[in-house]
Amino acid sequence: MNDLRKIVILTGAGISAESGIDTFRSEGGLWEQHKIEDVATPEGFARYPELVLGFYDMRREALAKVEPNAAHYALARLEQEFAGDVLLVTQNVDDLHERAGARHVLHMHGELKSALCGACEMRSGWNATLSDRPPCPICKAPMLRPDVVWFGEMPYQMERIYAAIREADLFVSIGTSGAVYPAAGFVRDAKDCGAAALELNLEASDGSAWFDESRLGKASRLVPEWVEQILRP
Ligand code: BJW
Repeated sequence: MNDLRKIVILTGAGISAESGIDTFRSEGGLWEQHKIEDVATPEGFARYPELVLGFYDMRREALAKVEPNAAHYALARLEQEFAGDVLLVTQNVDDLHERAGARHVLHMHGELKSALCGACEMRSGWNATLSDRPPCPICKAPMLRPDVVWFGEMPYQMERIYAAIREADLFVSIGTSGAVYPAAGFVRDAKDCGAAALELNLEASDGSAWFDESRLGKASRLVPEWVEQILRP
């Protein structure tokens, strides 16, 4: 593509798999060990708060022990070296894109290292546990929850994401199963607005037929290869 100026990239759990973070729907993944409706819904949190807070404490602790992989670094390089615009939209709650050096990342499903207060609704950066019910740094109420988006809740930054998709020349989806909306619908939105669409995934995703091209394999190989192709055509 010669007149490529605006790229929107959607990432999912697959990009962090090779860093050692479990995906959700794979064999042995997070949802084999925990029921989705127990730990990823507001109803589950209301019913089993200790289970949910403990689940996210465990994942926050595990995050401190892993590192970005070649795919995260390649996207950070693309953001720095590409002459046009690159917007990185991630469904992941880890901070591996930022730790690899990416600066423009929208976390549409929230972040593990942020806490949301159920009383004052303010966010606070968070590195400690939540299961011991610490007070909110702002209003002091002991009502903090993980600042993540559960099923039935509105994902973050949707206006900015849709605005970027409307303008995009190229939409790239990396390491996501295409099982969860609205992210799963971005490829159709992008195609409707005239963008080309490329999928980089270990296996074909649910929405694979919508992409102009699907490259199958591990993100740590496919993503650096694709970035090289964009930067040195
Ligand atoms: C590799 C790899 C390697 C492995 N290299 N690849 C329309 C139709 C039907 C239902 C709905 C609909 N719209 C909304 C809904 C309801 C619902 C929904 O989608 N339900 C589905 C079950 C059908 N959606 C919602 O409720 C959302 N809210 C909402 O829609 O609000 C209203 C709204 C309307 C209109 C516009 C805007 C809003 C909220 C969804 C919240 C999702 N939350 C979670 C938990 C976040 C916190 C946490 O991390 O715990 O987000 S669920 C979980 O799934 C998490 C993920 O971000 C998300 C997606 O998972 P992902 O990343 O795709 O992971 P996997 O495991 O599924 O796939 C990994 C992939 O990687 C696989 O393909 C592997 O092959 C691949 N892979 N290794 C490359 N090395």
